[in-house]
Amino acid sequence: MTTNVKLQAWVKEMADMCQPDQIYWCDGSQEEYDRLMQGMVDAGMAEPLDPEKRPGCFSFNSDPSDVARVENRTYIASKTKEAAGPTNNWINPDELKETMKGLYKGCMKGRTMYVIPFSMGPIGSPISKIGVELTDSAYVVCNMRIMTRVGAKVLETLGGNGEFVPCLHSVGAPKEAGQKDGKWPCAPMEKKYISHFPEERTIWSFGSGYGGNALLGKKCFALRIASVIARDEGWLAEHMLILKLTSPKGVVKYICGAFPSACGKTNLAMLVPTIPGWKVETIGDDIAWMKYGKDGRLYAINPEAGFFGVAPGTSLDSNPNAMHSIEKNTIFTNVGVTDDKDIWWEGMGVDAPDHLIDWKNNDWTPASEAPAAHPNARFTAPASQCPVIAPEWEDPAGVPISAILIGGRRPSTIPLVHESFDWKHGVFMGSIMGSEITAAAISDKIGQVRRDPFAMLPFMGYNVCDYLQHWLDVGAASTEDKLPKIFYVNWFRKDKDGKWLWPGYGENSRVLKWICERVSGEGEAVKTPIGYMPTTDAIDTTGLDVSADDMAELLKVNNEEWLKEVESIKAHYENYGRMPQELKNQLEALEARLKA
Ligand code: SAT
Ligand code: MN
Repeated sequence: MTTNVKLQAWVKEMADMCQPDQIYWCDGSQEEYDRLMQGMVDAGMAEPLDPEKRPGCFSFNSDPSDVARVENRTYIASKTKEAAGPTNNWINPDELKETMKGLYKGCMKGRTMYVIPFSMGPIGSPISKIGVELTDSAYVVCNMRIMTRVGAKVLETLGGNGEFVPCLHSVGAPKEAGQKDGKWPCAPMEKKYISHFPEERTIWSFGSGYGGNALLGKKCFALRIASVIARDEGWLAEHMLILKLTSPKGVVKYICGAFPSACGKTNLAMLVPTIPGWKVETIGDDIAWMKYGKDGRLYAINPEAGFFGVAPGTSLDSNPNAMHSIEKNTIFTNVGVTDDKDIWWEGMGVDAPDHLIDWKNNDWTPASEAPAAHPNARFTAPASQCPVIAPEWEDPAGVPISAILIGGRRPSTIPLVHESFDWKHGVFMGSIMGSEITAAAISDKIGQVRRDPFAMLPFMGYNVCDYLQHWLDVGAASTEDKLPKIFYVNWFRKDKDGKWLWPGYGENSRVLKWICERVSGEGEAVKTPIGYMPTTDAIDTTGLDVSADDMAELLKVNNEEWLKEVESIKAHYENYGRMPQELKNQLEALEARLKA
C-alpha cells in the first residue's frame, strides 16, 4: 500500500464512484502477472501459445468494435476551447466530468479495481514521472507491466507527498452477480471517452480496453499530459524513436525521430545497417522525453519499458530484431493463431498455414477473403528482449541527442534528406511535415498532404500554435552548437511511374551515415533554398542498387513543386490560426529563396 495521503484519498473516491467488488494493489511481480494471466485463460479471454515455440506468450482477441485508438472520442478538456486549440476535440471539463461520472457510477460492479503504480522512465530518474492507473481490466494490468515499470518501488519513490498523474480506466461493462464475461468486455462507441484534463493533469478513460485508449501511461500520459507538463517545465515530450548510431571508428551519436504512423518508426529504431561497420541500437521506438542537462545539451529518455508494435508486416526481412523481441513473454492482440498454437499474420514472411483461427475467432484458410490478423494487430513485448537494445537504454541521465529526424510519406517534392539551417528553421520543418493522403483514405483528398506537426497531431495536450512556440522557446534556452540538428527525411519518393526511388529499410543507414558525418562537422553539403543537402557523392552508395539518375532525382530541389508546397503551407498555417510570427517569417523567407 502507500503512505501517500493524496493517493489513498483518490483511490477511495474513485472506488466509491465505480463500486468495484474489491480493490487490489499491484506489486508488479512475475507471480502476480502469472496469476492474472491464468485467471484470464481460465475465463476464456486469453489463449496460451505453445510453450516450446512461444514460451510465456498469450493471444487475445478484442471485440471487433474495439481495435484501435478512437480519435473522435478523445478529448482535451482544458478550461477553454482556445487552450485545446484547433486540432483537438474539446468539451467543457465540468460538463464532461458530469457525463463521465454518470458512466463511471457503479461501472466496476462485479469486478476488481486494480491499482497500478507505474513509473514512466527509469524509477528515480530526474526525467521520469509517476502515474497511478486504476482499472477493472486484468489485460491492462499485464500490458502495463510490460510497457511501464510497475510496483512497490514506485510507491516507495512516490513517498508520502510525491506527485503522481491520476489515470482512471474502466472497460465500462459492469457485471451482475454470477454473470460471465465475454472474451473482451467494453462499451459501445458512443459511450467511449478518452479524456484528458490538462490543468488537473488527470486522465479519465471509459469504455475501451484497447492499446492507447486503455494503457494510459502511453499516449494519454507520456504524450498528451506530459506535453503540457513539459511546456510548463521547459522540456519536450515527443512522439519520437531514439536510436544509437555507432560508426566504424566507434563514434557514437544518439538520434531521435518523429514520423506519423505507418512510416516504419519501429523498423528504423531497430534497423540493421547495410553499410559495413555501422551499428544501430535501440533506446526507444515510440516516445522520447528530452530535458536539458547542465551542459546545455538535450538528454532523452524512453519513458516506456516495452514495445506495443503493429504485427502485420513485421517479418524477419522487414524487422528481424522485432521478430526476435517477440519470441517469448509477449502478449499478442488480434493476430491469427495456428492449430499448433503459434501466431501468424499477413506479411510475416512465412507461408500461411492451411488453417488457423482468425482475430474474430473464426476458422480461416488461405482461401478466406478476410485477413487472419486485424491490420492494427499488436504485440506487447519487453524492450529488454530486443537483441539490439542499447546497454544504456535505462540510464537515468538519458542520452545526449545530436540529431532529430522528421519525416512522412511524400511521393513527390520532398527530397531524400535535407538539413535545417538552424533550430528555428528546423521547427519550421517540423510544423510542415506530414504524409500524402493515399487511396486508403477519402478519395477527393488523394494527393493532398495531411500535415502532422512533429507527428504529434493526435497527441498534443494543448493548442498546436502554443506547442510550436514552445519548440522555439526550448531552442532559445540553449545555443546552436549544443542543440541537435534537425533533418527532414523522406524514404517514400516515387518516380513518374509510381515506382519507389529509394529501397528504404536497412539502406536508410546510408542517410544516417551522412547525418552522423554532418553532426560531427564533416559531411559534404550544399546550401539550397530549402536547407543543406548532401553533395552528389556525399551519400555512400557503394553496393547500392539505385541508378545515378534516380539518386539525382532523390536529391533534387524542384522549385516549381516547392512553390506549390509553399501555397499549401500557407493554407495550413491559416487553418491553425495564430501561428508563431517566427514560423510565418520562416515561410516568407523560404518563398523568397525559392523565387530568388
Ligand atoms: O494504441 S496505441 O495508441 O498505443 C498505438 C498507436 O496508435 O500508435
Ligand atoms: Mn506511436
